[in-house]
Amino acid sequence: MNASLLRRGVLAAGAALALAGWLPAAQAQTKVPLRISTPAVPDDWHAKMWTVFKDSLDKSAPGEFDVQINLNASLFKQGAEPAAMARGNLELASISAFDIAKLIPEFSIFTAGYVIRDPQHQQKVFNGPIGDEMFKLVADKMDVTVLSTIYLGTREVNLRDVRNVKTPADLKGVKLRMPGSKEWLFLGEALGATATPLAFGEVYLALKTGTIDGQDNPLPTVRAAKFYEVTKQVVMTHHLVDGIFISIANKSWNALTPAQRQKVKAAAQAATAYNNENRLKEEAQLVDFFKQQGLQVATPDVDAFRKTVLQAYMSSDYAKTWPKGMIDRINATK
Ligand code: KDO
Repeated sequence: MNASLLRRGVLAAGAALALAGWLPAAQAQTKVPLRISTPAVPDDWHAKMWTVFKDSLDKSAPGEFDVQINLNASLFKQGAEPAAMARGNLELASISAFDIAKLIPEFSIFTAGYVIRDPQHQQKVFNGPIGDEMFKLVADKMDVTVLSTIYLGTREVNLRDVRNVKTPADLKGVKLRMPGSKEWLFLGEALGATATPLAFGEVYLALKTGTIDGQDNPLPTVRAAKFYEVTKQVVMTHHLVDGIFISIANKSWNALTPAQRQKVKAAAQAATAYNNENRLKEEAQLVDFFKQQGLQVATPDVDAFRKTVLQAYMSSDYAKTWPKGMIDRINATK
């Protein structure tokens, strides 16, 4: 008997036993595939958190899910995840506000620098009524359900060569790599730099060879992706308290039983807690680490950056799409 006939025979026997009530249904059924795609590098907390997600589900729902973790954008390229989810080729991803803003312009309010004050503010905003409203838009218009909000870290400017950067004017002419969408490029330009689009996976080499002068990312990412090896300075602009959202395609979400949904949600929350705690802790220690690595860590005039960046957004077409009163509600969230 060849392998496929043998497999069919075993499956048929399993189904017959399940029908007869001799096998638990879960064992006879095929597992629910949960394919995950992320550009995160393996040593980053928001890559490792997916193992926490998988372990949590393996424990709460043994044998029910087949969690497949694909790091380094090996399954889908950065930013392509929402389209893959819509096509039914991907179940889970951690999508950014920038990914969402491409399809839901109102969401661009969360791509604007200096709107979210700090990590606590971020969690309050997204875990409260504002999050509920905005995630409903995401569910309706993108057909994905947001399960939780990941603190990606606070973005800083990271340069190949040391510059005296106090205000946005001092970044004039600096080729600053940003991820490749117009919302990201707008942020880079608002910071005063010449924004250059590039995928995350290409940043290390571009810094090494000098095709870009710098990049922006939270400190834990600068460490995990080893950008500190090929740069000489971090300018602590604190320009974006960045978040990504663990999201599941509605087609997959709706196909789950209520008990399975609750377990998937709990697994996403466990992964989020793991990432957020570790990332915050590490972020607080990294200035010392980078100094030990020989980098210069500079403190610019953050108020000057805040004023210029906010002005750029408030006078842009983006601000026209923001829900009425939303900026005041975000500011008033304590
Ligand atoms: C980046 O490309 O700079 C970025 O930080 C953007 C985020 O939205 C997110 O995609 C992140 O990369 C990746 O998860 C890699 O850390």
